[in-house]
Amino acid sequence: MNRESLSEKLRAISVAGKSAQELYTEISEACMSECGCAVRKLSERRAYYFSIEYLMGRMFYNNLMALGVLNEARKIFAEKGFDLNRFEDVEDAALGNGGLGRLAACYLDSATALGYPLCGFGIRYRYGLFRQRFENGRQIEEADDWLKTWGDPWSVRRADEAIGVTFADMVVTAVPYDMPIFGKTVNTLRLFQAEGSPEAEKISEYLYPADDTEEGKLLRIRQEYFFSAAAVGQLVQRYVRKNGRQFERFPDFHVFQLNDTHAVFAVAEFLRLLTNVYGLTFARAVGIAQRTFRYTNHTILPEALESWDMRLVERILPEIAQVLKGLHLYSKRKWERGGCPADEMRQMAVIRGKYFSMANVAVYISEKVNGVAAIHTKILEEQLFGAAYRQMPEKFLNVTNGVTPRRWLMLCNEELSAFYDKRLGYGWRTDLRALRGLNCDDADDLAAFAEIKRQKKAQLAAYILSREGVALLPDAVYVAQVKRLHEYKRQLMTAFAILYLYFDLKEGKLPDFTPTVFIFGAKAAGGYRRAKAVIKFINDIACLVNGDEEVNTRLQVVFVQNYDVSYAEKIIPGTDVSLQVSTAGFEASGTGNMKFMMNGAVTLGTMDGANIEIVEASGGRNNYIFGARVGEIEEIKKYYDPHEAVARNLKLKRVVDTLTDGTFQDEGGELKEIYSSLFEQTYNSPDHYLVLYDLPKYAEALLRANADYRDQTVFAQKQLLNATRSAFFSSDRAIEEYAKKIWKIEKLL
Ligand code: 26V
Repeated sequence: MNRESLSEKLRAISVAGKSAQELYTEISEACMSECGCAVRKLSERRAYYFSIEYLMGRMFYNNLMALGVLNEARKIFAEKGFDLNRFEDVEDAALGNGGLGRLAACYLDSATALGYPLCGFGIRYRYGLFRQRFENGRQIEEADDWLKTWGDPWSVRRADEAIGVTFADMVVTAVPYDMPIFGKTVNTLRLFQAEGSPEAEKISEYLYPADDTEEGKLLRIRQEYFFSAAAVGQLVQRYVRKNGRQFERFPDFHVFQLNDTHAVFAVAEFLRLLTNVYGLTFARAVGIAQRTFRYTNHTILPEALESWDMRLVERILPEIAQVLKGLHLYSKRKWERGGCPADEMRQMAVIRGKYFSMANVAVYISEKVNGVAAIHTKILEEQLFGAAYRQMPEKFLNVTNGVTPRRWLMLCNEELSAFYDKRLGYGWRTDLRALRGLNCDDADDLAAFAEIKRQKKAQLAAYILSREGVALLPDAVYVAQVKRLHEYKRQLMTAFAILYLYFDLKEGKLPDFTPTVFIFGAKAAGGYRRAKAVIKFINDIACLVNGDEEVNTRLQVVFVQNYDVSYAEKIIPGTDVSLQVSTAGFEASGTGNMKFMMNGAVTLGTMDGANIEIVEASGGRNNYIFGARVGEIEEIKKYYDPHEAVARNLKLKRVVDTLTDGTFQDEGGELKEIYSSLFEQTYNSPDHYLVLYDLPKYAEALLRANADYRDQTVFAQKQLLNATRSAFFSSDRAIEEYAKKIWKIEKLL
């Protein structure tokens, strides 16, 4: 890539008489002309990332930064009288739901920054994750027409490389759109768009907005097979053109990483091509697949584990159904010969009753299977994939997640980055471990850090004022819980904790309380009633608290609308306390927790997912941990009775009763439904996620943090210790682990 020539091009762009959209396109196109300069080694081994979601966010600033021209471009256009901040209106590319899709984006960024050959495959949804607004405190969803205003100058349509994908009832054309990922090299994110007929187009129309419930939907199977088959078809075709049918060497050049089970049809399609089209024996094809595929698991929630009805598969993908049956029998025979116990064979079976298990196919075929945080991998080995782990322990390993420090520090926190530059030089920008060199005892440094935090909070307050019309208390502790809305993430528990504080404040019980602002951001899947009810409840609480003159100078609650990647980039640097309060064992890793840590927020949370490793890295004294541990949950569940819990604790009872005692209007019955979820036997046990069990300890932890905040220097030190110990949570570290332990690929330079 050539920075000089790019700056020349930018300088040559005239702004006179052009709309912002025209300029956006022109600047983007200038950057795109740098794509061709990718370093290419012939016949290198490459990794391919198969993910049904990519939550890329806004590409403009990111790409200009990656190309090394961001600051310069700001200056160049400022001189021409055009403010590049204008492009903060550009829509996010939100082709993902949450953690899983954002992780894919961070990994593409890191691999490319480091020079590893990693290309992504996915779906180019016409509409991304729905846009959210509130009406009377309730969530309203709107289609995300992400191409409407600014278009997509960052993608190149490659009609010449379109490929057919065959279903029983139709043939669909998969047209690739290539998006360059800039860094030390240039990689490609290839998103397929479905074309050919109105029926075909439906396949890539919508991103599924639920990230936790598998609905056995025909369209979802079609989406999964569509992009998996298009990707595999292309790579196999290209390989055959170059190497003929010598498939034994295919795994020398390709490694396929399955980001969760959504692309497991790629396994079946690969086997189908090698056997039915190229005539290999099933055994040979399986052997080659087993050297090609890798699988990352991202959840142990039973309702999110995909298993498809075989009759459905037979109906729309008959050949694939045959392959799966073949794989079922083949693997069964292998285990029988190895003397595997019958119950373990049942646990690992590809087909179980009427259904086939996507995860069991992935585990059987993959050379490596990994979880996304230490505790999560342990749960996989001991529980979810217990049998497979006993049979094939060498497959399993952990790679704790990471987040890209370019977007989540350098881009979203230029002030903190400039401070590091000044104190440490530029080395930390390519190796975050250099941040450890900062002495967190130095009074001047602590003061400088505290000043930056103050600035980022002021910027956040201004932004929230402009977007939500709410003016945040300026000198308060900013406490944030931003993530998808899920019962296991326990936003409801935070709501109750706020009511604890509210009643205590009203009764004058907290004389030394430092004013506190709670910031929520979360989308609930449209069909997830309980999650939507929690949004309504929190908005009710916000009304109550913010409208109460007795407390509203000390306590404030805001639930921002349409939380997305770009909103996260504002909230995270402006937060003091990061809430990560999932029921222990349920949050596979979490990655928001890492972004907050990197920006100098302390974690207030449970010993779950990567929180455990965060506390280990930054020190127990610098974070606020509470609640039941993974090892305790099973025992607690045996005797725990939420009725008894509220009977024994009147404060607990008081906050829970607000759901039913008329404190809030409940004409839609939502609050009653929340109440039932806590006390009645519904599809899970009452209070399945132990909200009322952990709540008293949660409120205590909040008050501990609040008391500590009074000594601003000591608190700033805790925060800075978090920020400077966050190197492990860089996706650069994670990608190095994938490259070395899982993919066995080398850097291009
Ligand atoms: C599952 C399903 C089930 C079928 C319907 C559509 C759908 C869409 C997505 C998913 C995957 C959910 C898994 C997921 O997002 N896991 C999150 O992965 C993050 C990255 O590893 C991790 O930090 C979070 O803890 C984990 O919840």
